Amino acid sequence: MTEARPRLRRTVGDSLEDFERDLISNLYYQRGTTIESASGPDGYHTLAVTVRDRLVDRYARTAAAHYAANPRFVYYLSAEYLLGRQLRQNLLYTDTERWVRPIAEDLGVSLEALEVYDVEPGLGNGGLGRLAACLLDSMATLDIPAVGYGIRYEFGIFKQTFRDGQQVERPDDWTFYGNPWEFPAPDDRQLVGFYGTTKADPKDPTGLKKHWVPGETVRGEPSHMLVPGYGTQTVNIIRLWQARASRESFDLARFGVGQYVEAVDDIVKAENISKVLYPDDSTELGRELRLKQQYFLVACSLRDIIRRYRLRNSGWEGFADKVVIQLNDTHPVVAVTELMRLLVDEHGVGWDEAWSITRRTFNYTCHTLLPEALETWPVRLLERLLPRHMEIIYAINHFFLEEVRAAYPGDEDVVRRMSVIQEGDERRVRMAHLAVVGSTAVNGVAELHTKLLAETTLHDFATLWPERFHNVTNGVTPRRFLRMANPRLSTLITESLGDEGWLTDLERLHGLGTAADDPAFRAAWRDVKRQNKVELAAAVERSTGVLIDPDALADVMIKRFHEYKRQQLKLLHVITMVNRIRADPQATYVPRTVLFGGKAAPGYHAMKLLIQLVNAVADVVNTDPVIARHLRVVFPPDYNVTKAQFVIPAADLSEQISLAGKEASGTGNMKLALNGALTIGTLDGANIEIRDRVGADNFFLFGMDAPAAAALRRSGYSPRSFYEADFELRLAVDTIASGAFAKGDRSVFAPVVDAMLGRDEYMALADYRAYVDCQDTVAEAWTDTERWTRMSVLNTARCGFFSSDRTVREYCAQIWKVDPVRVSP
Ligand code: B1H
Repeated sequence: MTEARPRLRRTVGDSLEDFERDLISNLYYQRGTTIESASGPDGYHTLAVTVRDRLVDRYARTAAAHYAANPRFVYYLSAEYLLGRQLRQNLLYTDTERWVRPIAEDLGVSLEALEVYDVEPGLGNGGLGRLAACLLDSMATLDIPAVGYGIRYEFGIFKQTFRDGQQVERPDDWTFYGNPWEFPAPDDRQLVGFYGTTKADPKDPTGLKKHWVPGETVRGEPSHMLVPGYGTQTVNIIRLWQARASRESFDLARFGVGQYVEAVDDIVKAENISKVLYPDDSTELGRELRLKQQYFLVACSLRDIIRRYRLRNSGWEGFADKVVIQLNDTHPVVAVTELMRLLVDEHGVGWDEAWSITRRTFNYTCHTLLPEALETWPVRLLERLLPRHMEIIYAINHFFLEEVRAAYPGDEDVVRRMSVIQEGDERRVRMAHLAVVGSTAVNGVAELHTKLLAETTLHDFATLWPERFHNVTNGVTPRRFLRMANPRLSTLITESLGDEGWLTDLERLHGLGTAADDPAFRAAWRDVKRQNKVELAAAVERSTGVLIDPDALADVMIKRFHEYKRQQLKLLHVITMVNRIRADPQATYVPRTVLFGGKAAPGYHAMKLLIQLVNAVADVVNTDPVIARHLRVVFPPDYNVTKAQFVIPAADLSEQISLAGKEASGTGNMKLALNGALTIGTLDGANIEIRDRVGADNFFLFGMDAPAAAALRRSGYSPRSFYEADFELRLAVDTIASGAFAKGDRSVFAPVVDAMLGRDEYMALADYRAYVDCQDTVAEAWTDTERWTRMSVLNTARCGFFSSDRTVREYCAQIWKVDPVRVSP
């Protein structure tokens, strides 16, 4: 296939000398400056592009190999990506860190000092966005031909700061210094329509083909970020779309009569589409601009996918053999209707054939069970914003309900339940239903989640189409979350196992199982953890001013603030510890540092108040000389991927305490266990699978399981009865109510108390006793250092399953049916 291969010229060399020469040349010609006068950002950018250049070569060869092989491609559609910092990753993946260190040293700068300018692209909220990044990392590592599609938000997830303990959000201007990691691809821009009207096609007897005349058009401009595989030549890309006004948007007539601001109205409106990421995690908020974002992503990406398909293929019969699209939750689900529209209206494919192609192309991953997270959009909004798509939804639903009626003759109740349209005062489109109807495979993200999906949320669909339902348990990339985040532990693991093969075959960690019984190995293991904690302590002191003891048990709860995750339960435990110390200051206590990290959605008032309470409790604890001797509470602001990489390696105890049946999977639980933290957790999400693997003896289990929680709710849950029956619980709640954390003002945190005693939606009070008792078991276990270390080693040794490489292999085998394409050096 040499004739299909673009003319490639390797321009970067493979030696230290080449690297050094390129650095100096890039500084001079790219930044227009010299070593003597270079600033920090100059240094960072120069290093970044020099490392990047080493990936471009691989990317060009990957593109050529893909072109030659014309393989089936995975297209991952996601509204969110949390990629984390890029520099360290790309140094590791190009194996150039060993050169950079001495060069930097020579120049009197440190890599750490330059890294300050490595701003992570915060294009996501939490686990869902980070999962997208981990899966893409693993796809590249496994040589899977794949492209990720997303939105290039100008402002990512807000930066969290605290003022008087309250969360204050600041804009995340992540491209302020420029982003050296992306390549604009202006030639592949796309036009996207909104609003307008539809016209029947007079030549179409079925009435299913129409013509849409949009009332507004916007340009989508792509750029891409490189996604290198580890230990392979493959470099895939994530293509990110940014909205730009189409050229006609500048209103010259208005400008000519002096209405300078009004003249750019349409430009502003168009560019608002990709302006900012919606900071809502696991809650639905139906805003028109959000739907516009979703359609913008989908319309640009599908046209790009078709363009790519047509580079090597013609006709539509083969489309679904070459293209598999994974929908990351319901956010990109309008894609089902957009592909139908493109095929039927624009390419003249008959409805039935178009539907068969569409259904074979899409698959859908569901990430939640929370009813409030299940996206629905008002029919009226869709009719206005995407009139043609609404018609297509009606048609899809019509044919689908015929199928339902044929399967359940006379059962109009099942028809109502399954319909894509939810009837009521305001008719709405159920995006999850549309996703299931339009997909070949539907998957949940952990075993329990998949089971509950099939039993509850999507029960009718799982009954009608059992073959569509799959489980693919989430995973995390061991490169970023073990090798990069925890270099010390990685070195120890490599020494013990003999080589670095575990980095791409994580089940090899099992080999550490025997080392767990070796006292010298355990001492080395403890030493690594301690050094990580010393480093974390320094970082925490810098960001919070609070000193923490590296020898204290590091108890961490890092995740978005949400009632179902139950930070309030953790807080009740902290307050209980405070009350115990106050009651008996002379007793011995296991010293603990409780570290919180996480953001609350700006409109989620209950959780913002809880953040304020965490900070208020931290203040009281850390400034009380008696309490602070045994306990510290810290809450470094602005938890993100970068901070996760600092905190996770230093953690001893991982808090995974959601109400059973609510956390779809969790992925922080996996990262922490992999780094040797022991989990205290409920039987929820992937906790169950972690416990199955590490062993019940190496996991602190407490609380109701999902059936017990459901039963308690059915029987009429009364938080007050738990409050009244448990002295320590009552005291903890009363301590909050007393105003002890608000300088005596009882009103400040009254809503927290009311929520607990009123509805306690996620039954924290019901699990309180089991949780606190389990924490006593944890403290007891901590005092047996050797046993604790052994448990810690076994957690790491047995968590190999949670590599996202395994997750991707499962997607490939069960859902994608794609084969790797090797890229030669
Ligand atoms: C998860 C979301 C989510 N589930 C709506 N759902 C969003 C929903 O902006 N929105 O509107 C954003 C995010 N995120 C998480 O996905 C689950 O809660 C975790 O349990 C899971 O581990 C993660 C990855 O599957």
